[in-house]
Amino acid sequence: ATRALEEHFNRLIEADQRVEPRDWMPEGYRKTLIRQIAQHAHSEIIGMQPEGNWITRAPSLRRKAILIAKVQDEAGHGLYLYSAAETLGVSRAELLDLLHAGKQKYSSIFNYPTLTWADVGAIGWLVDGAAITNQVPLCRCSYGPYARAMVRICKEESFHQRQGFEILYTLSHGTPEQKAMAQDAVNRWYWPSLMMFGPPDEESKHSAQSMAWKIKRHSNDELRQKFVDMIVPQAEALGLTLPDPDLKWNPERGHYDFGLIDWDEFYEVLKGNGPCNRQRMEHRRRAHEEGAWVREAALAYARKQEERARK
Ligand code: FAQ
Repeated sequence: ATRALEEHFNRLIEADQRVEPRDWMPEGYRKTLIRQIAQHAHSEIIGMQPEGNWITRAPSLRRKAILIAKVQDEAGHGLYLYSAAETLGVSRAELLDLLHAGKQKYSSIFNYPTLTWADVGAIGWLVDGAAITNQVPLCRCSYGPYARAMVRICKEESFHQRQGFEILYTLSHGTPEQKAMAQDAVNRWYWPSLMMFGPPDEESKHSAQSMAWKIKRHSNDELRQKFVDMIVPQAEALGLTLPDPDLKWNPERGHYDFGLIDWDEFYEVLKGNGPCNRQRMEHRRRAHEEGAWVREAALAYARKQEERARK
């Protein structure tokens, strides 16, 4: 019987159709999706911290309102993604426990500090830009609930990228000090944003299988190249430079060549040794503990409603 189910699954994938929660799926497929979606959800939630750091110090009421909305969107994306993961038979509470125990990852990018207001611009432009490049193809992921969640998330990320670009544009056309602040932020966020796409293809242990299952549609290096090609002209429009002397248009390839990424730094951050890893995790655990009373109250309320309905 399993053979027939497996054949049905393989045919769905081959025909570019969607796998839905009640469909039979190989255990490896389920595990891979739980890993990737959980990591994605955790990234959104931990990703609220670097920018949240600037909400009280935004330079105007308008900037503050926009930043609050953006950080709230990230919370929404996290909840959306935990719900998508729950369709695979895990609970949000379990996934959060795994994150807090250091057994599941979140994106390396959120372990860098936000030193000035310009960092909020650089995160919007580069980090959300990289996120969109990675996530637009995920709208065609073979797992239905994840693919559908991505559609709305990508629309919101596009707005986030525009707001980051606009912050940097304003700074870069302001005083020389403001322009220098924008350049400094871009210098610090550029390389870590390239690392968001994951290790080079030859070191990416999950890519081949995830691409065969059509969870991933492009390799890490393909998406990284796409991102570089997109942001070079945008940097020119901003009047800012990218901190890579080897960045150069290659007419034969029809792409920009770029310099070597410091993969030692990437693996150190993954091991927990980035500039802010400890701070991010401590803050996350504390927020979870301080929210315990909300979860208890919600549970007590739900139980009461259930009892009343039964009477
Ligand atoms: N950071 O074999 P691969 C956002 C791990 S955007 C940390 O290539 P895979 C929006 C990987 O998990 C950021 N770990 O893995 C936002 C694996 O370890 P494992 C979130 C990384 O899965 C913007 C190992 O390395 N986006 O949050 C990273 O095939 C602004 C080997 O790697 C997503 O999660 C990394 N950068 O490809 C929010 C997108 N890269 O799990 C706030 C969905 C790799 O075996 C503010 N995810 N690793 O222990 C994906 O597309 C994929 O999972 C990749 C990695 C491409 C990230």
